[in-house]
Amino acid sequence: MMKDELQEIREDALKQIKESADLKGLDNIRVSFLGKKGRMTAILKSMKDIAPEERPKAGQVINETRKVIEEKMQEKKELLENAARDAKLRQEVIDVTLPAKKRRVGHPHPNTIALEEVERIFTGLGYEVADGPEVEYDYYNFEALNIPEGHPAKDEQDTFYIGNDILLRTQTSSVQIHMMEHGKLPIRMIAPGRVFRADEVDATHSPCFHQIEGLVVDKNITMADLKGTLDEFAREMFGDDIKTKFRPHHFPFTEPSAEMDVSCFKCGGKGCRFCKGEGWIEILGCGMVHPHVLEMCHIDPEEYTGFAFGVGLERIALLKYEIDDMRLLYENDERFLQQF
Ligand code: 2NM
Repeated sequence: MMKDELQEIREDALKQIKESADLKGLDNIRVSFLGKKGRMTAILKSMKDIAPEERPKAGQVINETRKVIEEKMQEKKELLENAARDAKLRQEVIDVTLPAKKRRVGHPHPNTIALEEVERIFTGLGYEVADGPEVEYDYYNFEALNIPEGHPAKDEQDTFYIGNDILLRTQTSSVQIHMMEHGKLPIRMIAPGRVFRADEVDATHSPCFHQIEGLVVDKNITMADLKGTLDEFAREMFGDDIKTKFRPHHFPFTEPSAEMDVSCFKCGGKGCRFCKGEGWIEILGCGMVHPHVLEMCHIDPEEYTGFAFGVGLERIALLKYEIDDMRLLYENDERFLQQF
């Protein structure tokens, strides 16, 4: 009788184990057959109702049944665990053949490279680098620079006015005026920065570009200091065998004034397409600071003299890197920028 019941339990257990679809269900089956209140435990407890001589045999059959159920249970458990792990792996699959996200590194702009080179040269000569406001009073941009009323630079056609006497600076000389007004002498400085002019965009013009202006004020500064300094600058910037040439010019804020040419660093001065057959390339404007400019900044021109110069950063960058259209500098096309 017990044998029949055991047989039934065994078949029932194996059927349920076979049909169980997950680990949780399988554990419930284990509890219902092998747990403290399970059917196998109940059978074991009913041993006391059997005749003592039959107990060893019954015990053996019970143990065998329990063993079979445990074995099948373990088998199924491993099966379900493997299936669960496989499913998890499939879900978490990483396609190692996917291209990685590239971390792209930017590139310094040609203007930046050229500016850092100019700054390196002048700081090496003991100059400080200064900056100032891009929005200026008319006084600092024009009047203090000896640019009179009616001068073409002051025309609305050439300058962006914000108010009656407030404008976007057209030069960084305004920074030098602030420095001279401040009163600490001597001065050796460069003022790089953005400047603004009401120009149409073309290959050589932009309404916003960059200038680097330099200023030295001290006792006994002469044209020889100007020439020696700018000659050194040209050779460091464009090469050791570069020659310089100073042509007389006019600026309201310097007297005398000059423009400096460098011998063409492509053909060495013989004349080529790069220098348009001239052998010389115009680089910057310069001069001895006008006594009236010094006076307006409360510097005594009898005691102090100075020289100043202004150079277009874009002009330097275009020349140095042989770029033939200024607009390329403002497009931020990485294919262009990566070349320098
Ligand atoms: C230039 C050419 C010549 C210049 C003059 C001054 C100042 F403030 F001292 F008067 N700063 N920069 C100067 C002189 C600028 O640019 C072509």
